[in-house]
Amino acid sequence: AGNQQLAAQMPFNADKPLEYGDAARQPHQGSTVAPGDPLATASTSAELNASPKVGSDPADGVNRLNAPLDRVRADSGGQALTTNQGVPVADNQHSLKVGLRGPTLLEDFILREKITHFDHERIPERVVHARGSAAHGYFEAYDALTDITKAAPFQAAGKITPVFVRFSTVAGERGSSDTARDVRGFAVKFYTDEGNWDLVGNNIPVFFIQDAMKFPDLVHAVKPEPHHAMPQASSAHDTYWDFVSLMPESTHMLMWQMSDRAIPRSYRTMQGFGVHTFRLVNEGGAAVFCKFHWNPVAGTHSLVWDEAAKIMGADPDFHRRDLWEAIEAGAYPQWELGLQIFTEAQAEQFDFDVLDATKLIPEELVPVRAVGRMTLNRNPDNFFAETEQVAFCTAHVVPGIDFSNDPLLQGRIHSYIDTQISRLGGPNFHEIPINAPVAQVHNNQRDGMHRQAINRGRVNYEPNSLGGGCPFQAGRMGFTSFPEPIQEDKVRGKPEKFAEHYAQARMFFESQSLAEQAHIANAFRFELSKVQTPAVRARVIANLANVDPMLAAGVADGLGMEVPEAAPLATSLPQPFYAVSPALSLLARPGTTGVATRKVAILAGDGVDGAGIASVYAALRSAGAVPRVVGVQLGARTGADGGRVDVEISLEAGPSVLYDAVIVPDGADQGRLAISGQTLEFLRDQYRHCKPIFAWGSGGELLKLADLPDALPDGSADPGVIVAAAVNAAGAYEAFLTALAGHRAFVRETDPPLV
Ligand code: HDD
Repeated sequence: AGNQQLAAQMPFNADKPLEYGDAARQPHQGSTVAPGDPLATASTSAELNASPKVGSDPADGVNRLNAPLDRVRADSGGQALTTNQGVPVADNQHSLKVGLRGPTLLEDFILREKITHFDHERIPERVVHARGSAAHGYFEAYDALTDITKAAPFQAAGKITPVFVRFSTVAGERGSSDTARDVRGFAVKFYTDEGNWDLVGNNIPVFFIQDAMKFPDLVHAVKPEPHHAMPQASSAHDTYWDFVSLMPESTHMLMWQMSDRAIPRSYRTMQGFGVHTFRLVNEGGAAVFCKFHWNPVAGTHSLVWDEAAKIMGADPDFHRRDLWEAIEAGAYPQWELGLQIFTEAQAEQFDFDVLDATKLIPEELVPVRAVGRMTLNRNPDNFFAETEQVAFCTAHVVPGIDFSNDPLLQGRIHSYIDTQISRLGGPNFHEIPINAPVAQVHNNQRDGMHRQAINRGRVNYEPNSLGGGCPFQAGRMGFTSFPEPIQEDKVRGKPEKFAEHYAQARMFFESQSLAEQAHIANAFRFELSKVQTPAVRARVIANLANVDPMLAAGVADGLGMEVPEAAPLATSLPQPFYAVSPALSLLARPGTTGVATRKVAILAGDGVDGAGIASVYAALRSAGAVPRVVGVQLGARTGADGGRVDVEISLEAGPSVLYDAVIVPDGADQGRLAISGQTLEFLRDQYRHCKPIFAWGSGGELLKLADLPDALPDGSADPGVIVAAAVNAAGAYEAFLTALAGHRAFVRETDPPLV
């Protein structure tokens, strides 16, 4: 009853799970969630429609972030226009002039306020990770981890902690394209009972460099070149490859960056990693080391490069839109949080140094323990106020979480706070609502630009007697740094194990499937083809020769070059050997068996099998997929039986790369559909990108018109192409669903592509 009552009060989301496409087309109404909606239950069930849960009863412990945010959410429905001073504005069309044709008066405070505010609407974009998208949600712990950490989110099974998560690309500017080949940021702000904890990670578990000292150099090299500001959002240029070729420590990261990891299909289908070794500390002060992993419940999946490049034109907001629409539709993205926990003594046994961010810990060496689940269930109401102004800082840790001495992490601890001061305009950025902790803030810091808090009383120092000694030190209850004993000389340098750069790069490459290895080689070839300086290309390949001679030879061949001599090794320590680690292959990771949220195009025009389309459309909808009828012209077409078939999107507005699969019904080989080059191009791209294709009846003829091979190069049947006599031919639709769940038929892939 409570939920029904709640549903009645809810202005949106009522049946979102069934309405993926339609709901996504409705205007977003999150801002109309009334503050203080009563929440009937304190259920921790993540499956409830969570919009009411987020922003509901502050007392129930489910999500206490939204009560404070609701205070500042503004909704102008039914309101008169005012100035920023709240003065009602009579005329928002005309400035105040001397006569209708005369000069405008300085006195026009309404015009001046409006223009002045507008003139200052922009803030500096992030120096890296400028382009991003974010969402609200919550983290739910599976178990109490009190034996290993006193960190608030892990203190009880079922405990819920609100989160705000921002995904991003690294190199591109704020308006750049989502599907550029790049690392993706994966930044999570936990609003814990004991203050904010930011886990500022990436979708790749290693990094380019080992020491924060090199970060500005790395970023200068990868960003657009300084003289002409090209290229945008791309690593395929001379300065980047010049830098990394001279920094062999980046080799392992390059393998990941050239892999399909750097072109995810969706934020929802990528892993996240805290990258560094962190410390977890329990109530008794005992510490263990820890690496953080986020594993997507939807499974991992990526684009192929040709597709990613075309999506940049077809929909530069591809990932942003995908995240937004999934949440609006109630298909809430989820990730499991996993911990790799190990002791300092274990770490000393490893062939690599756990303080070196260019190395990972194979899951076979230290297993990943799943400790909770994160669900993103609410889109922001305002992009600027929330997504743009959110400030993640690696320095934001809470009792129970501590740093390691990783020199990259140590530098980050400084950088993130510092950058907010120029990006958000002063030291009070923590008071911006999206950044304010749910936990209370009490200290003697005062004043500064845009101070919001009205601190009462005359005491702003400590120790004091006039304020009763408050706010007082929390002592044992407060954050205490792990008392690691250190006695060393001050030096600039790095440990010997840091100088081994290739063994894990080799492990990564050898752990990939053949298709993934080919993608890596092709990505190197593509990127280096864009590099103009031959010596830079040669240096990159000389580093690759230390990873895998075949890889180096393949890339060199693709560039029409001889394979150069392998680069000299930087250490005489024996090269560690790593067994193949299946966890490193996207294709080897467990996927989902379902097809939820997969986008399926159904080609249609006059004369198609309308009844067949209606049946697959309904079947796909009930499987949670997102079918779309695509044709030459929008609007009503006449099916073969004289019934109406609605084309929802045109081929020019909805090209192939926006869909995960295509269906070609009987009759699709007729009329304008069959003569349009866009139809044929659509099918050829679906084929080239290894996507499932389901044709029935004369739809099979259209595949022939598009010159699609009817078998694999070795003569065997293509598991991703299902051609049936009729829509309901035995096993045909089921075979298509299996192919769709499996994403792509990489067995079809050749280099160069046949189609
Ligand atoms: Fe960083 C932003 C992730 C190394 C300095 N970084 C930023 C964001 C992510 C990462 C996800 C965007 C946060 C958001 O959405 O607002 N950065 C990483 C990871 C690293 C890393 C996983 C290595 C393991 N970063 C790194 C170093 C430094 C920085 C070594 C500097 C010494 N990063 C920054 C920054 C940014 C940033 C300049 C830009 C905007 C911001 O912080 O808020 O401070």
